[in-house]
Amino acid sequence: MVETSPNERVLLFPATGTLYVAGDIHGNRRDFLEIVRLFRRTYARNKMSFLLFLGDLVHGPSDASKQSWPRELGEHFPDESVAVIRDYLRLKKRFAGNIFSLLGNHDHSHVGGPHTGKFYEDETLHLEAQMSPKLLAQMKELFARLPLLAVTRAGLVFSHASPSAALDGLDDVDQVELEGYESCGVQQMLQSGFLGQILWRRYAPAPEVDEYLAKTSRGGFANRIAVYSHDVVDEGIARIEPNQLCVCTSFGVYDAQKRYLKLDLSRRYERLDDLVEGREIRRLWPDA
Ligand SMILES: [Mn+2]
Repeated sequence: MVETSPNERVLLFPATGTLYVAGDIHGNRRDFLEIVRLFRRTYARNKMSFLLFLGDLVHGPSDASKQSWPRELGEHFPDESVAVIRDYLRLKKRFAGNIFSLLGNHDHSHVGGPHTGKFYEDETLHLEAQMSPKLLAQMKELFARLPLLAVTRAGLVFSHASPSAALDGLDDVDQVELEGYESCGVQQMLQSGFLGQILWRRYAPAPEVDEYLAKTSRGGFANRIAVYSHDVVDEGIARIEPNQLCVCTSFGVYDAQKRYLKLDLSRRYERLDDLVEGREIRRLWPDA
């Protein structure tokens, strides 16, 4: 089963089973439900099946932005962040040990991070204003406990944004506090150390990623590839040689490009070429 560190900031996946990985959802309920459907189909046959979201479950485009939506941000979609949170909380009860999400910078904005202004002047307040006090409290409780990293024994380590080596090891990750960043700007976050970088970075140089991979390895199982989302890459997947993979499952791309990962946790993925299109790298909407 999946182990968590004492403060729950690190997930450790077992060396067996199937792991589905989805990038930023940003309130796109249609894509969210599709990846859940794929996971559940596998789970029905084998309980050692897992689903990991890489953060940014919430915050989507305003209806008014439809006219001026930039082509490079893919399909416009209705922002169903409230329903996605309701669904996630329900699924988390049903599949407590099998469904997980990492913290994204947009999620962080509700529990101590800077409020974000990607779709609205302040979409943090915009979302909170749509929620009942009970649901808002449940969402904050959820976000406050989301992990920052997920480590496998298969050679892969997952984070929301591109990695940071500003840590000594996984114990440091477990000690991270989320609160106190409300008044920070993005540049300050990027310069504030591990938390700001792992939530906001779009790029990390290969030697630093190697350092991060070594520092986050556990139990003799060396990490080889850092997997993240956060950024938008045209083809839905970007191999950043030699040691990073960026995956877009929903936000920022068109249906035909949306990709998710389906991984065999008993395998070793030593290099990017070990992640094969059609096997580990899959299209969310194959008929699009
Ligand atoms: Mn993000």
